[in-house]
Amino acid sequence: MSAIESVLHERRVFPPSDKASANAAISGMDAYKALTAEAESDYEGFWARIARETLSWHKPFTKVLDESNAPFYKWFEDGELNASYNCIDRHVEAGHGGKNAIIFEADDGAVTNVTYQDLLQRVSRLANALKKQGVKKGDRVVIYLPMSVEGVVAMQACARIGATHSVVFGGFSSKSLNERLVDVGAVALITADEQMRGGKALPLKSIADEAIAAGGCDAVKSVIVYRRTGGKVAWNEGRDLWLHELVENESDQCEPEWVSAEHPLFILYTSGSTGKPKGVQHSTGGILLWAAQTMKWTFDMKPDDVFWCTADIGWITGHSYITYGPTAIGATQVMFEGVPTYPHAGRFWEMIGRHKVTIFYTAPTAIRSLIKVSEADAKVHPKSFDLSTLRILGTVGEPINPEAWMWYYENVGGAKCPIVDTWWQTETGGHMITPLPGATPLVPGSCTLPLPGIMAAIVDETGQDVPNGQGGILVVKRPWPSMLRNVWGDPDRYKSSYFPEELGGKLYLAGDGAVRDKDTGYFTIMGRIDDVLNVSGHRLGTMEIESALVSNPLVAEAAVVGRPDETTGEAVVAFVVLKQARPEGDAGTKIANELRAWVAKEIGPIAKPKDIRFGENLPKTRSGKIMRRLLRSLAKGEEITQDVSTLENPAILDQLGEAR
Ligand code: 7RM
Repeated sequence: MSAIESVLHERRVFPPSDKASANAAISGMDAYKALTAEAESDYEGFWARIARETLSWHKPFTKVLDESNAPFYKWFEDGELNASYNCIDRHVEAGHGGKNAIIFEADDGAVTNVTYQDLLQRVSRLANALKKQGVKKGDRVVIYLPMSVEGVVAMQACARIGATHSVVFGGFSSKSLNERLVDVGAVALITADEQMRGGKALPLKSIADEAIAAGGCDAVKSVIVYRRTGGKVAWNEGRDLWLHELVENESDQCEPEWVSAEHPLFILYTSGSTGKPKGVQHSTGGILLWAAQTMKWTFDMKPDDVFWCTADIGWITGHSYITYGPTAIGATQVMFEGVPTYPHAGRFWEMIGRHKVTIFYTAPTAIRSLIKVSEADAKVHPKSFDLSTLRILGTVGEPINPEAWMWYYENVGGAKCPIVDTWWQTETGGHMITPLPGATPLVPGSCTLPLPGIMAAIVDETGQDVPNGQGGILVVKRPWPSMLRNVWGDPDRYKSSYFPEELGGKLYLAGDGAVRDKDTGYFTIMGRIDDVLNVSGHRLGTMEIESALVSNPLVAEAAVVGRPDETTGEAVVAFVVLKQARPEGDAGTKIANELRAWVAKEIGPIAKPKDIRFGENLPKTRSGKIMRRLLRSLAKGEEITQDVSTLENPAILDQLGEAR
């Protein structure tokens, strides 16, 4: 049975315990229904109320939603605020300056505590330094940093002066970094000498140098370098600046730049089904509101909780649930530099005990890989660690199969912690469909019900609602504050990708397939319906990988598909036609390895094909269309039952079926 089928057959239900409901922000299904009813009866009034209650406005908004230029929606546009003020100053002003904002644990285990007061000073100093470098409101700053307090400080410093940040994940290649620097028109780049992961130092500065040298980055006037390891770096006098030297003499006071709620807070690139990654543009008011509100609703975060989200700040989860969400509500969070398996595979569980984590948020891939190792080695099994402080668990990034859900529930949560399986996307800015820990009866593998105010639905290819029990296309029917505002520099792509005419032009198309349970209406996500793969919770476009492959001088043609994978959810399988004869044996293995390294260099190691198959051709129809459905079957090793009579060259199926 596939993972999806097993969710659809899942009958186990876990109602919230009395303890979980007792003080919860949303304390039961009645409270949930009251909020959804409020949103339905007065949509704008509902959002206005929570925006007033949750955020501190420098200038209150008078208008809630502006739909006059749909689908380019605007929320709270005449209201003014500052993200950094909301995440830091207001807590210090309320007397919480001494509270830990970040408990940072380095790769080697060194722990640093950063209070809200510290954060305020560090952010203000860097904000002043950025201004001195000529960075102005509306300018774009690219951040290419490891998991670090400096990463959060850099993002918040940009927000403080009204600069728009664009964080690039530290695992991306120089080519990917170059494309983003160029596309976003960055005026500054903040990076580090190296990053530490699993005991190894990996270069960042040299990749950044390469990225800039690749051209098109004339707008980048300064490269600010955080000294993480002290490793040797090349230095470009006049352009490169050490972060610590830059901030040394700066004032620790910096008046926040008050911006419209619609001012772009950040641009984050994500893979789509076609072409280059899209610069997903998010607004200040929307992100801040929803990141803060979902910390309260989804995670039921209270002042004494210790929150830990294991995502990287290079992904949307790190933006909304490390940099902005926890700080917006004045919470204490753990931040981790390293990897879950170093120095041993019990690192997560050990850290939960060490820092008394109460709310833990991670990805299904991490859970699945840790199941394997801990079932083989009792020393790293969660049961060997003190996890008694945990009260809520969460997952994000990909579907969680019921087996992994149950293991997480029993072994990590001790069968007492609700699991919030949060469905959302880079584009949605924050949680969309998720259980509420004090209200929703849980079903393993289902993300259950939409949050209040989120009008999620399932439709057919024409945009018509489908009945429960029938699969379809996941859409959102009304705009919501934290939705993306645009694709940077490409409004047509924004419209065609997310509000396609085929669905009537008004529905937000998520790109996932889903089905609702006949009885409960619970949503189950069935995965992407476009050419986007999800490998270990990372989004990759098949086209992106294909372009990377065909840019190799050996390659004539390439097609990439996904294959279900026990650990990573999906794995990348590439079908390749070389310009030379089809290689056999060791020669093939050698070229396959070369191509893997090539893809790592072009995009990043996360995009490396797990499996590469060589053929003299690809299966095509007589009109020349690649038959991807056939390739998906071949990738899975399934027997081909489809009709192949329309194929130009059926014999190549045997060649391509051979795993390498
Ligand atoms: C937050 C994030 C988005 C895609 C999305 C889905 C998949 C995310 C879940 C999920 C099933 C979940 N942003 N996805 N969460 N699938 N259950 N709880 O992951 O932009 O990088 O990816 O991830 O396919 O469209 S993302």
